[in-house]
Amino acid sequence: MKANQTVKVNHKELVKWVLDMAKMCNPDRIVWIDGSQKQKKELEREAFKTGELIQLNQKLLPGCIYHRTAVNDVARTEHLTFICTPDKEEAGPTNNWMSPEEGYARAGAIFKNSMIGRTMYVIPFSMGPINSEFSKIGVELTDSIYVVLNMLIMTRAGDKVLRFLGEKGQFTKCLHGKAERDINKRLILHFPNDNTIWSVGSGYGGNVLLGKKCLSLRIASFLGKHEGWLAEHMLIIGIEDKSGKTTYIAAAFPSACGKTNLAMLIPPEGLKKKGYKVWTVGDDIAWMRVKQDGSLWAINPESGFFGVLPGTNTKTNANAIATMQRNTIYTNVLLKEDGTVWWEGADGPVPERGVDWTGKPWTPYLKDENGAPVKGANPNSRFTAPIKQCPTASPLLDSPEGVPISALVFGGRRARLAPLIYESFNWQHGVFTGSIMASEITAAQYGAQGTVRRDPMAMIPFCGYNMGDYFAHWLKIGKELKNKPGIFHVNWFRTDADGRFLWPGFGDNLRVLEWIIKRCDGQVNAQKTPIGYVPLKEDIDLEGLEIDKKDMEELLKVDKSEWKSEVEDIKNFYDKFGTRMPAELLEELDALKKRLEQPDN
Ligand code: SAT
Ligand code: MN
Repeated sequence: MKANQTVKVNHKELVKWVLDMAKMCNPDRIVWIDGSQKQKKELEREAFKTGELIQLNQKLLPGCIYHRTAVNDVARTEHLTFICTPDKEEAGPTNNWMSPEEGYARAGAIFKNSMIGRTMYVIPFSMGPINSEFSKIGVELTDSIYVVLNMLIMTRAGDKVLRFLGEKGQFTKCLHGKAERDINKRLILHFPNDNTIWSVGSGYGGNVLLGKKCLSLRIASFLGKHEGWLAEHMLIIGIEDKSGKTTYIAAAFPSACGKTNLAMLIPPEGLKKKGYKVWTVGDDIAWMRVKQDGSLWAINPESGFFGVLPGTNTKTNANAIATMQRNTIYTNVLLKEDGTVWWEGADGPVPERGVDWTGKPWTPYLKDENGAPVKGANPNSRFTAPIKQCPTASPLLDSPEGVPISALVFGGRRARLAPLIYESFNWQHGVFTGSIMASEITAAQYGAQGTVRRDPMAMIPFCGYNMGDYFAHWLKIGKELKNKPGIFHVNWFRTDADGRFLWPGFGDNLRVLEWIIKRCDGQVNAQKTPIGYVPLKEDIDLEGLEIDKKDMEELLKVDKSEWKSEVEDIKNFYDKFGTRMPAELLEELDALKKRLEQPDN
C-alpha cells in the first residue's frame, strides 16, 4: 500500500486507525487530502477520466462539475441509519438501534476488501472555524472522489486541520465506502460512545458527507448533551435594520422545506424601503451554546450549501442562483448539450433535449408508464457550493465567537392546523412547541411523500440519542439562559380547501420575521390564543403584497377542534417515550388541552 503525506502526522491514534481501516478495506493506495487547489484539480481530472464526474462548460460555469448517483441512491435512507449504543434505551424510540458489536460486524463484512483497486482518501476536516470553542474535528476516510470534493466545499479541510489536531487532539472517526452501492448492503451507523461513524454502500450526500448530518447532528447532539450545548437542524439568518442593528434568528425546518431559501431571502418590494439587509450565516445546521453573558450564541459548522435544486430560480432564490455560478458540484440534474445544467423550475426555457439524471436521453415530451412527464432532474437533486460565494454571506462566517441568537423558530409543512406564525408563552412552552412539530414528508427522505409525521425540532432523523432526554436537555439549557431567545412557530405551507397556498412564501417571509423581531424588541402586542400569541392583523406589514383579507384571517386562525384532535395525536407520540418524557412537557400538553376546552370570550 502506497501513501502520500505532505505533513508529517504525529497523531499516533489517527495513524493507527487509518491503517486499521485500510487493513479491513484493502485499498490500493492511501491519499491524504491536503486542502490544496493543486490536489483538488488532480482529483477532478482523475474523476473526469473514469466518468465519476463530468466537467461542465467552463466558460459558462467555471469550476463547476457534474455527478450522478445510482438510481436507488438519491436520498438519505433513514431505515438503514442506526444509532449503535450498548443499551437500546439510549437510542430511544425514534431511532433505529443496533448493538455496537452487531454494527461493526455487519458493516465490517461489507467494508471487507471493498476498496481493492481503489484509493482510500483521508480527509481531516473541521466543523466550525478551526480554533473556535464551538468547533469539532473529524477525519473521513472514503473511496469516493465525489465525497472528497464535496467535503472540501462543505467543511474546512486539509493540512491546517492536521496541524491543529497535533499529537493528541480529539476527532470523530468517519469511515465511508461506496462498496457495491447496493441498497441491500447499505448501512449508516453511528457509535456515539466511540465518537465513530461508519457509512457503507451509498454515494448520496446526506449518507456520505459524514461531517454533515452524521457528525454535525447525530454525533454532535450526543456530544452537546454531555458537554452542555445544542446541535440543531437550523438555518441562521441575520437581519440588519436601517440603524445597522442585526438580529440573528435560528430556524428549524425538516429537510426540503425551504431552509436554504429562507436563509438567503431577498426583501420583498414594499419592505425594501425600510432598508433591511439579510445576512446568511447557515442554511442547515446550528451549533449553539450559552455564553458567559447569559445569551445563546451560534455558529454554522459548515462552510458550504448542499441545497435542493428543483424549484430554485432567480425569482424564488436569486442569491442561491448567484452562489452556484462557479466552483459548484451539481448532482442528479439534467445535463444540457452545451455542458450546462437544468432542473424542473429552473430559469429560462425548458431545454428541447438533454441527458437526464439517470443518464438517459431526455426531451420534455417524454412520458412515463402512467402518462406523467419524465423529470429531467431528480426531485432531490442538489448543488454543493461555498457559502462565501453567496451575495448575502455573513461577514461573521469565520468568527470563532459565533452570533448572538434573539429568536428561535420552528416550522413545518402543514396544509392545515398551524397558523402562519405564533409565539410561545415562555421557554418551557417553546420547547413544547418544538416538540410537537410535525411536517409532511418531502423528497429528501424515502417514504410516502405528503403524509404527516411528527418531527420534533426537525430532529427526528438526526437526534443521536433518546429524544425524551433531548427534550430534557432543551429545558435545562433554558435554565442556564439569562437572556432567553423568544421561541416561535411558522407555517408557510397552509392551503385552502382547494390546495392553494395561502401565503406567498419566499421573500415575503421577511414580513413574518419582521414581526418576530418586533416581538423580541417588545414593540408590538399580540393576541393570546390557546396555542400561543398570534399577531394582531395590523402588525404584519403587508405593503406591496396583494393578499385577500379572508386569506390573511385564515392564515392566522387557530381552529380549536382541529387542535383538539392534534392533542390526541401528540399524546400518542409522547407516550412512546415513557418515563423519559419530561414532566414539564406533559404538563404543557395538559395545559393546552385545558385552554382548548375553555369557551371563547
Ligand atoms: O441529508 S442531506 O444532507 O442530504 C439533505 C437534507 O436532508 O437536509
Ligand atoms: Mn437538512
